[in-house]
Amino acid sequence: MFEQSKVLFEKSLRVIPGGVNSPVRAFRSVGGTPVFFRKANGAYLWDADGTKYIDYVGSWGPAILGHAHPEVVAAVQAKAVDGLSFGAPTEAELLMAERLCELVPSIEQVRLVSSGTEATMSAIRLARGATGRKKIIKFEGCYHGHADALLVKAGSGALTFGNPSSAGVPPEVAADTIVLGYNNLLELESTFTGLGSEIACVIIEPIAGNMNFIVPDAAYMRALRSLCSKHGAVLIFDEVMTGFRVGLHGVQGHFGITPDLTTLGKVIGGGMPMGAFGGRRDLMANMAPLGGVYQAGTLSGNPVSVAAGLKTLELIARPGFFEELSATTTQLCEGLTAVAREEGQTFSAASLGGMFGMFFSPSPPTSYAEVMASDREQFIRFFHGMLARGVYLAPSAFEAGFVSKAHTATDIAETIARASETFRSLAKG
Ligand code: HOZ
Repeated sequence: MFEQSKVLFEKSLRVIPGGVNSPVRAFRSVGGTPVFFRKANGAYLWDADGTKYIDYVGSWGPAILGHAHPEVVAAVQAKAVDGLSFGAPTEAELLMAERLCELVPSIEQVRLVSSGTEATMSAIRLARGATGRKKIIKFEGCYHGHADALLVKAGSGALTFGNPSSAGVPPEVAADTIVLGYNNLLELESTFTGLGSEIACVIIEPIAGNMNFIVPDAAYMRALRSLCSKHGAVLIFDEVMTGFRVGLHGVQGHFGITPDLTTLGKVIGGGMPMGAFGGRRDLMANMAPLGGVYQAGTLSGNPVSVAAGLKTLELIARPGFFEELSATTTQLCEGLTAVAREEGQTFSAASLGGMFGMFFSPSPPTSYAEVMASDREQFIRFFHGMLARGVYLAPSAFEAGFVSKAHTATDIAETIARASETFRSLAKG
């Protein structure tokens, strides 16, 4: 098994640092050789050796319709022959902006960029420019891409490596980043009491997806909204992961809480590179060329990415889409929990829409500290047991999982049966 992956990884190590183009792909937190993939279709992946897997990573979120959905592929092919990039405005960008304004409650105006990192970095700059303040608040275990000021106690790959900050970030760049505990209301209140007039913005994953899958209290989110309003701080929901994943209107639609700015990525590109940030019209008016906050990009609003994204948004807006996706994800989580219990495992799972978390802990964690207290060694054994049985899970205990519309009841039943076998083998030690 993994013979070709081993060969490709060895060769990659010579020319790519760590053999990968994004650290979490390196399998460092689970050990072993990263699997190199050759193709993907629907709910399945095939590796370089031709082995087939049921996929629960979904390209870390974008593949909500399943891989290589025929209508998305056709939209990309049709657009590609008309030119890959112009570096000038197109009608399709207008259609995408109109769609995002319709679907995302907080967005009155939006700008398209090429990645989630660009979206969050630009939203922070906008918040600082609009308020004239320097300090920003983020939360331990939340990951907002790899812009310098945000790479402090971050989740995802940074957390996986146990090295929450990064070398190369000068202390003065991160000095105005205040890191608070996720879902900790007292800490939030006392910070605003002391520093409220200096805080430009609060950026939060409104459901955390980069320290596994953590749903905050609704009361905490309401308090966050009102503290930001009271102190004139911009509230930014980073919905790069959750946007169009947990529902058609994001976590903000789910909680009924409207931030001032929202960042998006992943699903809106339908598998192609794309990000976006948008929000209140008066805030967005600070962006160049209208205002003094500069941001730009040669490939921003790239026509092929926009075509993939528009088709994806059209298909997921069909009636019943999210109800069916949620039912499939719930079926997976309940099934996994049931077979884990049968085999005497300490295990729990949680989900919303097509996004889920599974934990080797008695109940789903509600904070960073609880995530860290879960049994990560058992996760590693489970991960490898499932991989050997043809199920591809995120290679880190700190990542959320994703179900697509292409996952059938048979795929879910098959996954649960393979999990049952894996749990049994773990119980035997
Ligand atoms: N930051 C992504 C996980 N939340 C990983 C991206 C990748 O490795 O492709």
